[in-house]
Amino acid sequence: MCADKWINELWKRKHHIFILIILLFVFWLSWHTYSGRMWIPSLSFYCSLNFDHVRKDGSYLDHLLEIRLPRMNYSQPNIMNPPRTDVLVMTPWFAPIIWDGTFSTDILNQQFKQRDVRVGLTLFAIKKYVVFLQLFLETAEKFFMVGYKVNYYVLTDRPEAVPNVTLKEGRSVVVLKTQSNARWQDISMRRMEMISLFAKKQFIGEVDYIVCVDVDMKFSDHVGVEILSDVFGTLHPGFYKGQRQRFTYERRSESQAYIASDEGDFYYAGGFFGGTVEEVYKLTNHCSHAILTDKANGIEAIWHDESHLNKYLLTHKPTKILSPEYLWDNNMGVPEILKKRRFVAVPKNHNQIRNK
Ligand code: 4GW
Ligand code: MN
Repeated sequence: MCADKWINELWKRKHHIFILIILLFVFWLSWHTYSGRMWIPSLSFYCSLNFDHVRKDGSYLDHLLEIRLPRMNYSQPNIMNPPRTDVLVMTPWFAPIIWDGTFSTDILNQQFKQRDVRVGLTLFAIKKYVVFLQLFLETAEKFFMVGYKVNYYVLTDRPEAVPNVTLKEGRSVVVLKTQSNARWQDISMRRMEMISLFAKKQFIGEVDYIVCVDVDMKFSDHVGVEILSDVFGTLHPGFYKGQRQRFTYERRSESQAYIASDEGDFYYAGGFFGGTVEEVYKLTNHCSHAILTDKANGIEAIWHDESHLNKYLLTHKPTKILSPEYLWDNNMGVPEILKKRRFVAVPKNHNQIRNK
């Protein structure tokens, strides 16, 4: 009898009890993230949902991946005898500039193999540009990230024209159907938007790094994990020696890509940039919005997506910079400082290949 009464009493107050349980739960979550200095319930609750409490507790430190190099044989780095003195190998914000002779592929491979990194390469082949795919993919199999998992993301309006190239194990071609644009400037610029969309939708779950390149290119020497970093850009082969005033940045202040004549570090090429999927998402999302803003304001940056990339990398400094070894054009000859030509423009017959 007595127990029945109690249950009846509780049942009447079920709403109060429910609210009390919720409050206790919130308090419990907050307690776990209490910083010890400040009590910010809303923030704590938010952090709990982000699993920050797991990090704060510190036990995860015992489960971190250890990268341990084996005993190795390589020549000692020598402070008094730097490998390159003819070119700049470090920016003022301490981003290395990657030239032949400055890195050991063996050491880097030991580190990146243990992390089992996966690399995505984005390639746009719209309209007639599908003709470049065969040579691109064949040479990439020889020189690009050999020994790593690679996804070639081919964005094209002509999936049936993507050639069947034999790939090494762990590497695949992923065809992503996209629309083409009437104006070639839009084809080039829309790459930013498409990369950001697929980064969110697909790349984030499949690869660790994204490398974004032109398709009218071929590999002719090693391009490996030395290029990988949070955000990287490549020195344009036409401007690496130049003065900032002479760079073909967007100079009209109405454009989002505007850079003043007394600003700028380098002129980066639109045909080779990349980074972690997160950073590439930030970069391409930012640039595609800047392109849309320009469009709304009736202005188009002088070198399209390349102008916006240059503005982004001025205000968000890259963590690595690739020398023009990584994007060369044989029309520029072969200067003394260029020990290797790793990724080279394929000459194109502009009348035949380009859309009027
Ligand atoms: C003029 O008629 C065109 S068409 C200029 C670029 C075009 C184009 C570019 C195209 O029709 N289809 C296409 O897929 N693209 C992509 O944009 C392709 O990935 C190409 O590598 C990239 C940049 O264009 P591009 O290589 O011709 O630019 P440049 O000569 O500066 O390297
Ligand atoms: Mn190109």
